[in-house]
Amino acid sequence: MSFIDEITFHASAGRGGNGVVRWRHEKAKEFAGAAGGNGGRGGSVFVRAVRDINILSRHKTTKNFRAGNGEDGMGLSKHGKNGEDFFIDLPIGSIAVNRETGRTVELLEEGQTILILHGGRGGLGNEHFKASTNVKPEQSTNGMPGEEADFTVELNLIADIGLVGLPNAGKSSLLNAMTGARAKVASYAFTTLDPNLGVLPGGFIVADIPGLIEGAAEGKGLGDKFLRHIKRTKMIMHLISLEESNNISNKTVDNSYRVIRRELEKFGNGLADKREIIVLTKTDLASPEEVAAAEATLLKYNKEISKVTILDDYSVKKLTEAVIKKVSVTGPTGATGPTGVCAGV
Ligand SMILES: Nc1nc2c(ncn2[C@@H]2O[C@H](COP(=O)(O)OP(=O)(O)OP(=O)(O)O)[C@@H](O)[C@H]2O)c(=O)[nH]1
Ligand SMILES: [Mg+2]
Repeated sequence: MSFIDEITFHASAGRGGNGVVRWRHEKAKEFAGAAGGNGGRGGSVFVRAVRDINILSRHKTTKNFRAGNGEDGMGLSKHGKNGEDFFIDLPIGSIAVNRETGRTVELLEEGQTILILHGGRGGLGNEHFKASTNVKPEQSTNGMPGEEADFTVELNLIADIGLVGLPNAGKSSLLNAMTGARAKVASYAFTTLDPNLGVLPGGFIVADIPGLIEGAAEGKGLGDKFLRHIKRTKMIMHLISLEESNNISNKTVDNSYRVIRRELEKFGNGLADKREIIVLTKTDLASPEEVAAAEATLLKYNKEISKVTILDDYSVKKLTEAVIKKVSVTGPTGATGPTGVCAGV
């Protein structure tokens, strides 16, 4: 399925039901009093945020979303039933624009629900017009039409987890292993030129960005502009490869770690303060002693340290579960979205 990040559609709120003219019938008295009920309110249309980035593809073929009409009033002073509201599910990060009014709404958190079209008011039955000066009211009013409009929805994806590390650290490989994405992987530096995305069970989005090197903030390598795609993530996975020849800018694990941390700090935007898991990658290329030594070196940073190799499904599964657990307990994603994330899913 191709990834869709923009759709247009028409939506209409429901029409209000009509009020009616009815009379109470009593023994020996035909028109004992006004008893016409009011019409029900037309259903309104809402947008609702869900954790599913593919849902726009499913809406693609629907051109018209419609809430229910209110029912007409009835005799015996009964009001008509309200029309059913309609909820359009959109991915978190969607921006919906009403093309008639220009009103723009943005969905930032799972479950957030915003009214976009008001249902029409129900009409009034003759009972409503009863007064001492009007004991036999003949009047009733019709329900009002609901609002309707064309909408455009654009998706500004909000990734939950960002992968950072030196070039060749194994970021794209791990994204693929954890999420089934198909990001390009190769044994040279700067394989990834645009961000790739993957989705974990539960709908959490992982963003893999190009590798960083020392001086990225000053434009070295591919620079650090890609970091903006992960500035709203809840957490960062910081990948450090244990493949010795992989250390492009520094020889030691400690330096690899600090190079990236410095770039995160220089970029600002709170990236350096985010929750971080250190992930030692390619553990199959190091001896158990080397893995243990690398871990011991990094303990001083007081971060959770995981070890993984994409050649061992169990290590990937364990890491995936730990990440989902961690990201599930983190608070909602922040207020303004990254722009222009390219989707590799
Ligand atoms: N042996 C082994 N090789 C791995 C592992 N993970 C990744 N690789 C290899 O490491 C190389 C780099 O992997 P990528 O996933 O492209 O690395 P990256 O961090 O995305 O690289 P850039 O996009 O250039 O920053 C590829 O040749 C992968 O096959 C692993 O766990 N074990
Ligand atoms: Mg890559």
